[in-house]
Order: sequence, then C-alpha cells, then structure tokens
Amino acid sequence: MTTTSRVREGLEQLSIELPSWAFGNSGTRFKVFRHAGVPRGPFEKVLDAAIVHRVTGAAPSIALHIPWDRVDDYRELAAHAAEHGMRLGAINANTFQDEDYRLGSVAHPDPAIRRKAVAHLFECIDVMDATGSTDLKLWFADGTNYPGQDSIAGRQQRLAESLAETYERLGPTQRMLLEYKLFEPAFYTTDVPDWGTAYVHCSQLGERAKVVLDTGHHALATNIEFIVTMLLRVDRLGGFDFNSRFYADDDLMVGAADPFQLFRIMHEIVTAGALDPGRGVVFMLDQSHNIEDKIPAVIRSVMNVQEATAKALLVDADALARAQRDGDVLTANAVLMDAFNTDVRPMLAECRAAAGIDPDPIAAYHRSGYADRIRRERDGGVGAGWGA
Ligand code: RM4
Ligand code: MN
Repeated sequence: MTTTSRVREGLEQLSIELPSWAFGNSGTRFKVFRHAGVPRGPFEKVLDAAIVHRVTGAAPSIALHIPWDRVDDYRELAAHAAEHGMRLGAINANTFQDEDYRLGSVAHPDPAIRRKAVAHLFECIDVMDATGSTDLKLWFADGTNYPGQDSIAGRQQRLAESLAETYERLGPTQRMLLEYKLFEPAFYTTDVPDWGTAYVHCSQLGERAKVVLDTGHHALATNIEFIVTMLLRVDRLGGFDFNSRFYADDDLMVGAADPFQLFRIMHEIVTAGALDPGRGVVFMLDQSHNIEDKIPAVIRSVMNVQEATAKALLVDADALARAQRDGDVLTANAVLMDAFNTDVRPMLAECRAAAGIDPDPIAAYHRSGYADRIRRERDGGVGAGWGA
C-alpha cells in the first residue's frame, strides 16, 4: 500500500463529533460576547454543525447538552439532523447549574439531592432512547473547597452508588462515558479528578463504562499520550473531548496551542488501531469560541485533527520498530519527527478533492454565503449555556 493510500484510508475512518455548545454565545466568567447569527435553538445548532460537515466531510455527528438543548420532541430533532446529513451523538448531562448543586450532585451529602441528580441522568437516557444516541457523557462539578468540608471516602461511595444506579438503567447498546477533570469548580478535592479515579469507577460498573479524556483537564506538563495508551490497553478509552490550552481548561481550538501534543496523541491512537470506529473511541470537540468566528473556528479545529492524524499515519512504523529494537534512540526519534514535520496540507487537499469536496474547507465556507445568511436571518441567538 502506498503511503498516500494508507493516509487516505486512515483519514476516511476518522470522524469528529461537534459540540452543540460551540455554536452558541459564550465567554469567560467576565463577559459573554454576542456574535451575530448564532443559533436560536438546537435545530439551528444542528444546521451549523451540518455546514461544518458539508465542507470538511469529516464531522457527521453533533453532541447535545441537556438542558441547554432541551426540545419538546427529540425524535423530531434527530429527524432534522438526519435530513441534513447529521447524527445526534453523545448526550452530555448537566448537574452543575442548579441551586441545589452547591455542594455537589451525585455525591452530595443529602440523598434527596443525589436522587434529583440521578433523575436528571435518567432523563438524559430517555433522550438517548428518543434520539438513538448511544453515549451518555458525564462530567461532574462535584468536589469540595476546604479540607474537612466532607468525607472524601463518603463522597466516593455516594458517587459509586449513583453511577451504578445510572449504569443499570442503560440499554444493552448504550454506554456511559465518564469524564475526569483535575479541578474547577472545586478547588480542594474533585470527585473525579483523574483517569485513575474514572477508570476505577468504570471498571466496577461494567464494560460499557468508559473514560473520556478532555485534553484541557490535566495538570500542566501531564503526558496525555501516556494516559491514552494506558486506557487503550485496558479497552477503557471511550473518547476525547479535544480542545487546547495554555493554562487551565482554556477550551481553545484543538491543535492551536500544541500541535505536537495532538500529533503524539494521534500517534498512539494510530499505533493501537484505534482509528477504527469498531474500537469505540469517539473523537469529540469540547471548545468555546469566545472572540473568534464560531463556525470557521470549528472547521479549523476539524482540519487540525485531520492534519495531526495524517502526520500520525505517515509515521514509518517499520522503521520506528527497527530503531526501537536496535536501541537507536536518535533514529527512532527522527522517524517520528520526520512525520511530524511533513507538510500534510497538500495531501489532505488531494484527499478532499478525491472525496468530492473543496480542497479548502474554510474558503468553501466563506464562499457558501452561509455566514451572511445566518447574520441576516437570525436575531437573538442563544447562549451556549453557562453564564450566557
Ligand atoms: C466541563 C467538561 C464538559 C463540558 C462542560 C461544559 O468542563 O469539559 O465536557 O460539557 O465543561
Ligand atoms: Mn469536556
């Protein structure tokens, strides 16, 4: 097989799931900026995701966040997505924006609050039943701010019980994806702070419980590709929330801050054969476009993942294995760097042309007239969710 056809075949397997919330108004804790033309509801978010898919050919699904994307009829939303060439992806639960959740949700000391939180997770499973989504994605803001505030062991026990109840409720083809995050909003302990904790809970639940790795949710300098490899090894990597950061959970465009890290992650994915959709790793974006144009930013993000993946597919696996076996440190490193330093953009342009789409997705978007149309037609766009 030629190198180009290897890259092309690999890229054909890659699909990226878009977050509905990337299209709404968003900001920091200091200011939410209003953009012209942002969606006025979930139906329009699906349309924005659909144009990203149309110009990239690589983003056929959109993740929803409940309650931000609550609609009366989820079957209608799924049909609307299908009509526009899209599928509804992971259902993200939200147990962090209600007054009751000040001290947590599924690990809250009060059983009544825990019941309320679990009931919301059940509601999300009902949404999955209606939309055909297979993944329930859970991220919890639960934790404590002060030593002694609550029992660490007690919180873990409550968390385990709430997760078990939720897992039981899933249908046979539905999965639970548990996302970890080092800190924020809790500053002393977080109930699911790292991949080890997420893994322990998942392994106690059953094989359809998997870990989600959000690239912005680690301490600085954490070796993320190492975590990827470990989770793949035990078949517990359910997916990524891709984004990039310079400091904390910045939610910038994936591949913007550290394209080399993204390449290293994709190299582990390619090496493990995990681009194959059968391995169950979902490549999602979890980003917030506060100052830049949202749709082109999402298109750029998809392209960044494609570029990193193409470079990972370019790695000469035989040469790498040989150098590693021979203990030839410099050659092994050079094999990786050669791939990383290759300009894959012409190859990607060719792949797009071969697939019948424009070689330049951003230009295609600008030419499409979509941006002008939504600016004209949409008035009073909604916030992405938090503080908006
Ligand atoms: C969290 C986490 C979740 C995302 C929310 C909005 O930090 O990354 O994936 O849904 O933010
Ligand atoms: Mn995330």
